[in-house]
Amino acid sequence: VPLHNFLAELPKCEHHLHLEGCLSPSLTFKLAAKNNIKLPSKEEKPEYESVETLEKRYEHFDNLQDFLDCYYLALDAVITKDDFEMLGWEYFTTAHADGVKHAEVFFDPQSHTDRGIAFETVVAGFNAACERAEKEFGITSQLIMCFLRHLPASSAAKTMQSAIDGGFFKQQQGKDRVIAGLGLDSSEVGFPPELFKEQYAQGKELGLHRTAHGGEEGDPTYISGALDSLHCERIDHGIKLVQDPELLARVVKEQILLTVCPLSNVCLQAVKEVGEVPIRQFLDEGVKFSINSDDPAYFGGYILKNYCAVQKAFNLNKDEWKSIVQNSINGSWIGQQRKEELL
Ligand code: ES4
Ligand code: ZN
Repeated sequence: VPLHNFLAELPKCEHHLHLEGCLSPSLTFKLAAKNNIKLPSKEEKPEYESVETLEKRYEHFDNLQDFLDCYYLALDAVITKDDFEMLGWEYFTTAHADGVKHAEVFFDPQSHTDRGIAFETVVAGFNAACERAEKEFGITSQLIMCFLRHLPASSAAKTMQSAIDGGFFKQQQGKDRVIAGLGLDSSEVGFPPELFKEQYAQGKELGLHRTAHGGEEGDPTYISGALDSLHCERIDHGIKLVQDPELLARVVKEQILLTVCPLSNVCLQAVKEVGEVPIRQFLDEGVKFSINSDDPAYFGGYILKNYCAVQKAFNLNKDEWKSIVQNSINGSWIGQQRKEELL
Protein backbone atom coordinates (compact mmCIF):
# COMPACT_ATOMS: atom_id res chain seq x y z
CA VAL A 1 0.00 0.00 0.00
CA PRO A 2 1.33 3.49 -0.80
CA LEU A 3 2.01 5.58 2.33
CA HIS A 4 2.47 2.38 4.38
CA ASN A 5 5.34 3.80 6.46
CA PHE A 6 3.51 7.09 6.89
CA LEU A 7 0.41 5.19 8.14
CA ALA A 8 2.53 2.98 10.42
CA GLU A 9 4.07 6.01 12.11
CA LEU A 10 0.91 8.05 12.66
CA PRO A 11 0.19 8.44 16.41
CA LYS A 12 -2.94 6.32 16.61
CA CYS A 13 -5.73 6.31 19.16
CA GLU A 14 -8.01 3.30 19.28
CA HIS A 15 -11.60 3.65 20.54
CA HIS A 16 -13.31 0.50 19.35
CA LEU A 17 -11.56 -2.64 20.49
CA HIS A 18 -13.10 -5.52 22.40
CA LEU A 19 -10.41 -7.09 24.60
CA GLU A 20 -12.31 -10.39 24.32
CA GLY A 21 -12.02 -9.97 20.55
CA CYS A 22 -8.24 -10.46 20.88
CA LEU A 23 -8.74 -14.13 21.84
CA SER A 24 -7.11 -15.93 18.92
CA PRO A 25 -7.59 -19.65 18.22
CA SER A 26 -4.05 -20.37 19.46
CA LEU A 27 -4.60 -18.49 22.74
CA THR A 28 -8.00 -20.23 23.15
CA PHE A 29 -6.39 -23.68 22.92
CA LYS A 30 -3.46 -22.65 25.10
CA LEU A 31 -5.72 -21.38 27.91
CA ALA A 32 -8.13 -24.32 27.60
CA ALA A 33 -5.23 -26.75 28.05
CA LYS A 34 -3.80 -24.84 31.00
CA ASN A 35 -7.20 -24.57 32.74
CA ASN A 36 -8.36 -28.09 31.91
CA ILE A 37 -11.38 -26.70 30.11
CA LYS A 38 -13.15 -28.93 27.62
CA LEU A 39 -13.84 -27.07 24.42
CA PRO A 40 -16.84 -28.46 22.45
CA SER A 41 -16.32 -32.04 21.26
CA LYS A 42 -15.61 -32.92 17.65
CA GLU A 43 -19.15 -34.31 17.33
CA GLU A 44 -20.77 -31.13 18.68
CA LYS A 45 -18.61 -28.60 16.86
CA PRO A 46 -15.96 -29.98 14.48
CA GLU A 47 -14.28 -26.58 14.19
CA TYR A 48 -12.90 -27.02 17.74
CA GLU A 49 -10.75 -29.95 16.69
CA SER A 50 -7.57 -27.87 16.39
CA VAL A 51 -6.14 -24.37 16.17
CA GLU A 52 -6.12 -24.74 12.39
CA THR A 53 -9.77 -25.79 12.08
CA LEU A 54 -10.82 -22.93 14.37
CA GLU A 55 -8.78 -20.48 12.30
CA LYS A 56 -10.56 -21.82 9.25
CA ARG A 57 -13.95 -21.27 10.97
CA TYR A 58 -13.09 -17.61 11.63
CA GLU A 59 -12.47 -16.97 7.94
CA HIS A 60 -16.17 -16.54 7.26
CA PHE A 61 -19.09 -15.16 9.28
CA ASP A 62 -22.64 -14.86 7.91
CA ASN A 63 -23.49 -11.83 10.05
CA LEU A 64 -23.02 -10.29 13.53
CA GLN A 65 -24.87 -13.11 15.33
CA ASP A 66 -22.87 -15.85 13.62
CA PHE A 67 -19.69 -14.13 14.83
CA LEU A 68 -21.02 -13.52 18.36
CA ASP A 69 -21.84 -17.24 18.77
CA CYS A 70 -18.13 -18.02 18.19
CA TYR A 71 -16.94 -15.10 20.31
CA TYR A 72 -18.93 -16.13 23.42
CA LEU A 73 -18.09 -19.83 23.09
CA ALA A 74 -14.32 -19.38 22.97
CA LEU A 75 -14.41 -17.33 26.19
CA ASP A 76 -15.00 -20.53 28.20
CA ALA A 77 -11.22 -21.00 28.11
CA VAL A 78 -10.53 -17.70 29.92
CA ILE A 79 -10.74 -18.13 33.70
CA THR A 80 -8.10 -16.56 35.94
CA LYS A 81 -6.83 -13.04 36.51
CA ASP A 82 -3.64 -14.01 34.68
CA ASP A 83 -5.72 -15.20 31.69
CA PHE A 84 -7.42 -11.81 31.43
CA GLU A 85 -4.07 -10.08 31.77
CA MET A 86 -2.65 -12.29 29.03
CA LEU A 87 -5.58 -11.45 26.76
CA GLY A 88 -5.08 -7.74 27.41
CA TRP A 89 -1.36 -8.10 26.81
CA GLU A 90 -2.02 -9.81 23.49
CA TYR A 91 -3.78 -6.58 22.50
CA PHE A 92 -1.20 -4.09 23.76
CA THR A 93 1.85 -5.77 22.23
CA THR A 94 0.28 -5.72 18.78
CA ALA A 95 -1.19 -2.26 19.27
CA HIS A 96 2.28 -0.99 20.20
CA ALA A 97 3.77 -2.51 17.05
CA ASP A 98 1.02 -0.79 15.04
CA GLY A 99 1.75 2.67 16.48
CA VAL A 100 -1.12 2.97 18.98
CA LYS A 101 -0.36 5.60 21.64
CA HIS A 102 -3.70 5.70 23.44
CA ALA A 103 -6.47 3.08 23.64
CA GLU A 104 -9.97 3.10 25.13
CA VAL A 105 -10.87 -0.56 25.20
CA PHE A 106 -14.12 -2.43 25.71
CA PHE A 107 -14.75 -5.43 27.90
CA ASP A 108 -17.94 -7.44 28.51
CA PRO A 109 -18.20 -8.32 32.22
CA GLN A 110 -21.50 -10.20 31.79
CA SER A 111 -19.92 -12.72 29.43
CA HIS A 112 -17.70 -13.72 32.36
CA THR A 113 -19.85 -13.19 35.45
CA ASP A 114 -22.60 -15.29 33.80
CA ARG A 115 -20.19 -18.24 33.81
CA GLY A 116 -19.22 -17.78 37.42
CA ILE A 117 -16.13 -15.58 37.13
CA ALA A 118 -15.93 -12.75 39.66
CA PHE A 119 -16.26 -9.20 38.33
CA GLU A 120 -13.08 -8.26 40.25
CA THR A 121 -11.06 -11.00 38.53
CA VAL A 122 -11.93 -9.64 35.09
CA VAL A 123 -11.17 -6.01 35.92
CA ALA A 124 -7.99 -6.84 37.86
CA GLY A 125 -6.59 -8.84 34.93
CA PHE A 126 -7.42 -6.31 32.22
CA ASN A 127 -6.25 -3.45 34.42
CA ALA A 128 -2.91 -5.15 35.02
CA ALA A 129 -2.40 -5.33 31.24
CA CYS A 130 -3.23 -1.60 30.96
CA GLU A 131 -0.72 -0.72 33.68
CA ARG A 132 2.00 -2.80 32.08
CA ALA A 133 1.32 -1.21 28.68
CA GLU A 134 1.83 2.23 30.15
CA LYS A 135 5.02 1.21 31.95
CA GLU A 136 6.63 -0.69 29.08
CA PHE A 137 5.26 1.10 26.00
CA GLY A 138 4.00 4.46 27.24
CA ILE A 139 0.54 3.60 25.90
CA THR A 140 -2.18 5.31 27.92
CA SER A 141 -5.48 3.48 28.17
CA GLN A 142 -8.91 3.35 29.74
CA LEU A 143 -11.44 0.59 30.18
CA ILE A 144 -15.00 0.91 28.87
CA MET A 145 -17.50 -1.44 30.51
CA CYS A 146 -20.06 -2.72 27.99
CA PHE A 147 -23.51 -4.07 28.68
CA LEU A 148 -24.64 -7.00 26.56
CA ARG A 149 -27.82 -5.74 24.91
CA HIS A 150 -29.27 -9.24 24.34
CA LEU A 151 -29.50 -9.67 28.13
CA PRO A 152 -32.23 -7.96 30.18
CA ALA A 153 -31.69 -4.50 31.68
CA SER A 154 -31.90 -6.12 35.12
CA SER A 155 -28.63 -7.92 34.36
CA ALA A 156 -27.02 -4.64 33.23
CA ALA A 157 -28.26 -3.07 36.48
CA LYS A 158 -26.55 -5.84 38.50
CA THR A 159 -23.33 -5.31 36.56
CA MET A 160 -23.50 -1.58 37.24
CA GLN A 161 -23.96 -2.30 40.94
CA SER A 162 -20.97 -4.67 41.02
CA ALA A 163 -18.77 -1.95 39.57
CA ILE A 164 -20.05 0.63 42.05
CA ASP A 165 -19.77 -1.71 45.06
CA GLY A 166 -16.19 -2.62 44.10
CA GLY A 167 -15.26 1.05 43.62
CA PHE A 168 -14.14 0.35 40.05
CA PHE A 169 -15.24 3.57 38.41
CA LYS A 170 -12.62 6.19 37.77
CA GLN A 171 -14.70 8.91 39.41
CA GLN A 172 -14.93 6.88 42.60
CA GLN A 173 -11.18 6.36 42.79
CA GLY A 174 -9.86 9.63 41.43
CA LYS A 175 -7.39 7.46 39.53
CA ASP A 176 -6.60 7.59 35.88
CA ARG A 177 -7.25 4.02 35.09
CA VAL A 178 -9.96 1.53 35.99
CA ILE A 179 -13.32 2.00 34.29
CA ALA A 180 -13.82 5.39 32.62
CA GLY A 181 -16.93 4.82 30.53
CA LEU A 182 -19.96 2.76 29.55
CA GLY A 183 -20.60 0.99 26.26
CA LEU A 184 -23.32 -1.21 24.75
CA ASP A 185 -22.62 -4.14 22.46
CA SER A 186 -23.71 -7.61 21.25
CA SER A 187 -26.79 -8.34 19.09
CA GLU A 188 -28.14 -5.00 17.89
CA VAL A 189 -31.40 -5.46 15.97
CA GLY A 190 -34.32 -6.05 18.35
CA PHE A 191 -32.42 -4.65 21.34
CA PRO A 192 -32.77 -0.86 21.08
CA PRO A 193 -30.67 1.51 23.17
CA GLU A 194 -33.70 2.81 25.08
CA LEU A 195 -33.73 -0.45 27.10
CA PHE A 196 -30.60 0.73 28.96
CA LYS A 197 -31.68 4.30 29.69
CA GLU A 198 -31.52 3.89 33.46
CA GLN A 199 -28.00 2.46 33.56
CA TYR A 200 -26.69 5.24 31.32
CA ALA A 201 -28.44 7.92 33.41
CA GLN A 202 -26.78 6.43 36.47
CA GLY A 203 -23.42 6.43 34.68
CA LYS A 204 -23.81 10.04 33.61
CA GLU A 205 -24.60 10.96 37.19
CA LEU A 206 -21.36 9.24 38.26
CA GLY A 207 -19.42 11.27 35.69
CA LEU A 208 -18.73 8.33 33.36
CA HIS A 209 -18.21 8.72 29.62
CA ARG A 210 -20.77 7.09 27.36
CA THR A 211 -20.74 5.37 24.00
CA ALA A 212 -22.85 2.63 22.37
CA HIS A 213 -22.75 0.42 19.30
CA GLY A 214 -25.32 1.69 16.83
CA GLY A 215 -25.99 1.54 13.11
CA GLU A 216 -23.78 -1.51 12.57
CA GLU A 217 -26.64 -3.70 11.35
CA GLY A 218 -29.47 -1.65 12.80
CA ASP A 219 -31.17 1.33 11.15
CA PRO A 220 -30.44 4.97 12.08
CA THR A 221 -32.97 4.90 14.97
CA TYR A 222 -30.36 2.87 16.87
CA ILE A 223 -28.02 5.85 16.49
CA SER A 224 -30.53 8.58 17.36
CA GLY A 225 -31.75 6.48 20.31
CA ALA A 226 -28.22 6.22 21.67
CA LEU A 227 -27.84 10.01 21.43
CA ASP A 228 -31.28 10.94 22.79
CA SER A 229 -31.87 8.25 25.43
CA LEU A 230 -28.35 7.33 26.49
CA HIS A 231 -26.67 10.74 26.01
CA CYS A 232 -23.77 9.11 24.19
CA GLU A 233 -20.71 11.18 23.29
CA ARG A 234 -19.63 8.72 20.59
CA ILE A 235 -21.29 6.09 18.40
CA ASP A 236 -19.55 2.78 17.70
CA HIS A 237 -19.75 1.86 13.99
CA GLY A 238 -22.55 4.24 12.93
CA ILE A 239 -22.11 3.43 9.25
CA LYS A 240 -25.90 3.33 8.72
CA LEU A 241 -25.91 7.08 9.46
CA VAL A 242 -25.79 7.74 5.72
CA GLN A 243 -29.40 6.48 5.47
CA ASP A 244 -30.63 9.54 7.40
CA PRO A 245 -29.27 12.88 6.12
CA GLU A 246 -30.95 14.89 8.88
CA LEU A 247 -29.38 12.76 11.58
CA LEU A 248 -26.05 13.00 9.75
CA ALA A 249 -26.29 16.80 9.89
CA ARG A 250 -26.94 16.58 13.62
CA VAL A 251 -23.93 14.30 14.18
CA VAL A 252 -21.76 16.82 12.30
CA LYS A 253 -23.16 19.76 14.27
CA GLU A 254 -22.79 18.06 17.66
CA GLN A 255 -19.34 16.72 16.70
CA ILE A 256 -20.21 13.15 17.65
CA LEU A 257 -17.27 10.86 16.84
CA LEU A 258 -18.01 7.59 15.03
CA THR A 259 -15.67 4.70 15.79
CA VAL A 260 -15.56 3.00 12.40
CA CYS A 261 -14.24 -0.57 11.93
CA PRO A 262 -13.76 -1.26 8.20
CA LEU A 263 -12.46 -4.86 8.27
CA SER A 264 -15.15 -5.81 10.79
CA ASN A 265 -17.86 -4.41 8.52
CA VAL A 266 -16.60 -6.57 5.65
CA CYS A 267 -16.21 -9.73 7.77
CA LEU A 268 -19.74 -9.42 9.20
CA GLN A 269 -21.17 -8.61 5.77
CA ALA A 270 -22.45 -5.16 6.70
CA VAL A 271 -20.69 -4.08 3.47
CA LYS A 272 -19.32 -6.08 0.53
CA GLU A 273 -15.93 -4.38 0.52
CA VAL A 274 -14.03 -1.65 2.41
CA GLY A 275 -14.77 0.79 -0.42
CA GLU A 276 -18.45 0.61 0.59
CA VAL A 277 -17.78 1.98 4.09
CA PRO A 278 -18.87 5.64 3.79
CA ILE A 279 -15.39 7.05 4.52
CA ARG A 280 -15.42 9.43 1.53
CA GLN A 281 -18.88 10.74 2.40
CA PHE A 282 -17.93 11.22 6.08
CA LEU A 283 -14.81 13.17 5.07
CA ASP A 284 -16.69 15.33 2.57
CA GLU A 285 -19.60 16.09 4.89
CA GLY A 286 -17.55 16.68 8.04
CA VAL A 287 -18.53 13.61 10.07
CA LYS A 288 -15.71 12.94 12.54
CA PHE A 289 -14.55 9.36 12.87
CA SER A 290 -11.70 7.16 14.06
CA ILE A 291 -10.56 3.91 12.40
CA ASN A 292 -10.42 0.85 14.64
CA SER A 293 -10.02 -2.91 14.69
CA ASP A 294 -13.08 -4.12 16.72
CA ASP A 295 -12.25 -7.85 17.20
CA PRO A 296 -8.82 -8.30 15.62
CA ALA A 297 -8.46 -12.05 16.33
CA TYR A 298 -11.64 -12.65 14.33
CA PHE A 299 -11.57 -10.01 11.60
CA GLY A 300 -8.14 -10.57 10.11
CA GLY A 301 -6.11 -7.76 11.59
CA TYR A 302 -5.26 -5.06 14.06
CA ILE A 303 -5.52 -1.28 13.61
CA LEU A 304 -2.73 -0.73 11.05
CA LYS A 305 -4.31 -3.29 8.76
CA ASN A 306 -7.54 -1.30 8.98
CA TYR A 307 -5.71 1.94 8.14
CA CYS A 308 -4.05 0.22 5.17
CA ALA A 309 -7.32 -1.27 3.94
CA VAL A 310 -8.87 2.22 3.98
CA GLN A 311 -5.88 3.61 2.10
CA LYS A 312 -6.12 0.86 -0.50
CA ALA A 313 -9.83 1.52 -1.04
CA PHE A 314 -9.87 5.35 -0.88
CA ASN A 315 -6.34 6.53 -1.71
CA LEU A 316 -6.49 9.38 0.81
CA ASN A 317 -3.83 12.10 0.86
CA LYS A 318 -1.57 12.92 3.81
CA ASP A 319 -3.69 15.89 4.89
CA GLU A 320 -6.82 13.73 5.01
CA TRP A 321 -4.98 11.19 7.17
CA LYS A 322 -3.70 13.92 9.45
CA SER A 323 -7.23 15.18 9.99
CA ILE A 324 -8.47 11.63 10.75
CA VAL A 325 -5.70 11.20 13.32
CA GLN A 326 -6.34 14.64 14.79
CA ASN A 327 -10.04 13.87 15.15
CA SER A 328 -9.26 10.59 16.90
CA ILE A 329 -6.96 12.35 19.33
CA ASN A 330 -9.51 15.06 20.01
CA GLY A 331 -12.33 12.53 20.35
CA SER A 332 -10.40 10.61 23.03
CA TRP A 333 -11.46 10.88 26.65
CA ILE A 334 -8.19 12.44 27.78
CA GLY A 335 -7.14 15.83 29.07
CA GLN A 336 -5.72 18.69 27.01
CA GLN A 337 -2.18 17.91 28.14
CA ARG A 338 -2.20 14.34 26.83
CA LYS A 339 -3.85 15.53 23.60
CA GLU A 340 -1.02 17.97 23.01
CA GLU A 341 1.56 15.24 23.65
CA LEU A 342 -0.11 13.11 20.99
CA LEU A 343 -0.67 15.78 18.34
C1 ES4 B 1 -18.94 -6.88 18.58
CL1 ES4 B 1 -18.47 -6.24 16.02
C2 ES4 B 1 -19.43 -6.27 17.43
N1 ES4 B 1 -20.66 -5.77 17.40
C3 ES4 B 1 -21.41 -5.86 18.49
N2 ES4 B 1 -21.01 -6.42 19.62
C4 ES4 B 1 -19.78 -6.92 19.66
N3 ES4 B 1 -19.11 -7.53 20.65
C5 ES4 B 1 -17.91 -7.85 20.20
N4 ES4 B 1 -17.79 -7.47 18.93
ZN1 ZN C 1 -17.60 -3.61 18.39
